[in-house]
Amino acid sequence: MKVYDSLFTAYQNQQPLLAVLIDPEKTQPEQAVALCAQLKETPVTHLLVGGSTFQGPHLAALVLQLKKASGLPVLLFPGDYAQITEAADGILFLSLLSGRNPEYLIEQQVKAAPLLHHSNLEILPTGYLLIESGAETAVQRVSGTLPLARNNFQHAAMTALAGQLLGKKLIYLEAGSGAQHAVPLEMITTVAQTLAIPLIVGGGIRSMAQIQAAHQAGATLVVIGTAFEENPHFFSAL
Ligand code: 1GP
Repeated sequence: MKVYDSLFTAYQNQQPLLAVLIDPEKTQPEQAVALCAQLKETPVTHLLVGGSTFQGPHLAALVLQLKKASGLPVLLFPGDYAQITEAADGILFLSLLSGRNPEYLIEQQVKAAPLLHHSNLEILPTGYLLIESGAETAVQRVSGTLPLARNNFQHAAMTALAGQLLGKKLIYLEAGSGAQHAVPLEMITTVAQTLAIPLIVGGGIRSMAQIQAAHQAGATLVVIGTAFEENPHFFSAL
């Protein structure tokens, strides 16, 4: 089954999915086996690979090792068009809809197009919304865009809906890696109730209670990065 079909089926069945974000800047291919060993018999269903600033040469090797060691679908979550490798199962083809910087709305995508043109990667068009989370995050700094206000749920919902109407198949509500405050639950609920496509939520989520709350609010896929980076036993302890 294609990755998107399984995400959409989970969305329809209200089945909670959980992804780990692996930052290639901080992770070498040789570490993949040990990392994935920590994910066995945990609720983790997907791996995302990407970072705001990574430019190194080992992306393909890392993705291959992660796929082999985990047996999970691996999706690219690129901070930059150069972070593309055929080794992955698919790519979250992001457009930063919360921002007003054409570089991240369309220019990066034009640069990526030749790499994706004859690719076997499954392309998952994703509207990416950065939500204010207490302090400046790497996404905000690198993209040179302002996040959406965290108390204006309707504006977030209409931005997400505009993405859906443009043909995005997923919406990602992002507080930013290591965010002080995760996306507000009421915002997740408002956005989820507006959309007819699966919702991804990540940034600043550090406990099982927060994961469950995000799922209950309407997230299909919850993404954990920093909590697992800081504690490799995070998932096995759940
Ligand atoms: C970042 O949403 C992801 O893009 C994960 O964030 O590192 O805060 O878990 P954290």
